[in-house]
Amino acid sequence: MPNLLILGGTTEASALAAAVAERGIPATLSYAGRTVAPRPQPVPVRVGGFGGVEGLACYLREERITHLVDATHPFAAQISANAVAAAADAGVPLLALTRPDWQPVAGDRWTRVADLDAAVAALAGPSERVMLALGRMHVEAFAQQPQHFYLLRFVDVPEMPPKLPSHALVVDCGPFTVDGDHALLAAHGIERVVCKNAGGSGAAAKLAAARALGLPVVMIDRPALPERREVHGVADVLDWVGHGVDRGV
Ligand code: 3Y8
Ligand code: NAP
Repeated sequence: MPNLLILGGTTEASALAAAVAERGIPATLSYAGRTVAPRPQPVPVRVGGFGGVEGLACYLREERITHLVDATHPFAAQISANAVAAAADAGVPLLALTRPDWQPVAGDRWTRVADLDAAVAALAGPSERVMLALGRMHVEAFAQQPQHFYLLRFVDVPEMPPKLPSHALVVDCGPFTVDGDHALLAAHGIERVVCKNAGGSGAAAKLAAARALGLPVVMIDRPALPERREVHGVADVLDWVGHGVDRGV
C-alpha cells in the first residue's frame, strides 16, 4: 500500500489531497507553518520544518513514506531543493506537482524581471500607487522605493505594521476572483502591480484585472530549481502512484 508525503501550500496540493482521500490512499500533507490557520485538509496534516535535508530524509524513513510529492509553490525553492536531496538519500521516489508559468496574452503590459531585487529596481521613478501582491515575506525590500503608495495583501494580520511610509493592507488568503481583484485595484487607484510568476489559478485573478484596467505588471520570474520529474495534473500523480484514474482507454 502506498504511503504519500505531500509537501503542500498550494491549490494543486489541496486538490491532490482531496483526490487521494477520496481513493483511500494513505497520505500526509505538510505545511511549513507560515500561516496562522492553514486550510483544513481531508488527510492528516503536519506543520513545521523538517530540519533541512537530513530531517526530511529521516522523516521519509521513519514514516515509511513510499512516494514524495513536491506540490509546493514555484518560489519555495529551498524546500524543493531539499526534497530532491532527501528523496535520493532515503531512496524514495519524488515527483513534483507544479503549474506552468503564466504567459502574457494580448493586452498584457508585463515587464519581466529576474528576481525580487530587480523588481525593487524597476520601481525607481516618480511616486505611483503600486500593488505588491507578494505576501508578507518580501515587503521590507520595497522600503528602498519609499516614494510610492503601496497596496499590500497578506494572508494574516502582521504582528508589526509594515515599514513602508505610505501603504494600505488587505488581509485575504485567496484563491482570488477577477471581479474581486478588479474592484480592489480600482478602489485603491492602483497604477502598477508587482507579482511573482506563480502560475496556477489561485493568484491569476489580478493579472486579468490588471489587463482589463490597462495596468502595467512587474512580473518576477521563478527561481531556478534542481532537475526533478514534474507533472502538472493530479491525475498524473495518481497514475504515478499506481492508482490512475480510469481514462477510458
Ligand atoms: C502557508 C496555506 C489552498 C492554497 C492556496 C496558490 C494559491 C491562494 C495566491 C496575491 C498573491 C502569495 C502568498 C499566495 C497565493 C494560494 C494558495 C496562494 C500569493 C497559503 C498557505 C500558506 C501560504 C504561504 C504564503 C506566503 C506568501 C504566499 C501569500 C494556507 C494561503 C503572495 C504567493 O504571511 C506569510 O508569511 C505568507 C507567506 C509564503 C509569500 C510571501 O512571500 O509572503 N503564500 N499561502 C503554507 C505553509 O505554511 O506551508 O494558509 O492554507 C496558500 C496559498 N497561497 O490550499 O487553497 O496555489 O498559489 N500565497 C504568490 O503567489 O505570489 C498571494 O495576493 O495576489
Ligand atoms: P522555502 O523558502 O522553500 O522553505 C524554507 C523552509 O521552510 C524549508 O527549508 C523547510 O524547513 C520549510 N518548509 C517549506 N515548505 C514546507 C512544507 N510544505 N512543509 C514543511 N516544511 C516546509 O519555503 P517558502 O517559500 O517559505 O514557502 C513556505 C510554504 O508556503 C510552502 O508550503 C509553500 O508551498 C507555501 N507558499 C509559498 C509561496 C512563496 O511565494 N514562497 C507562495 C504560496 C505558498 P526545513 O529546512 O526545516 O525542513
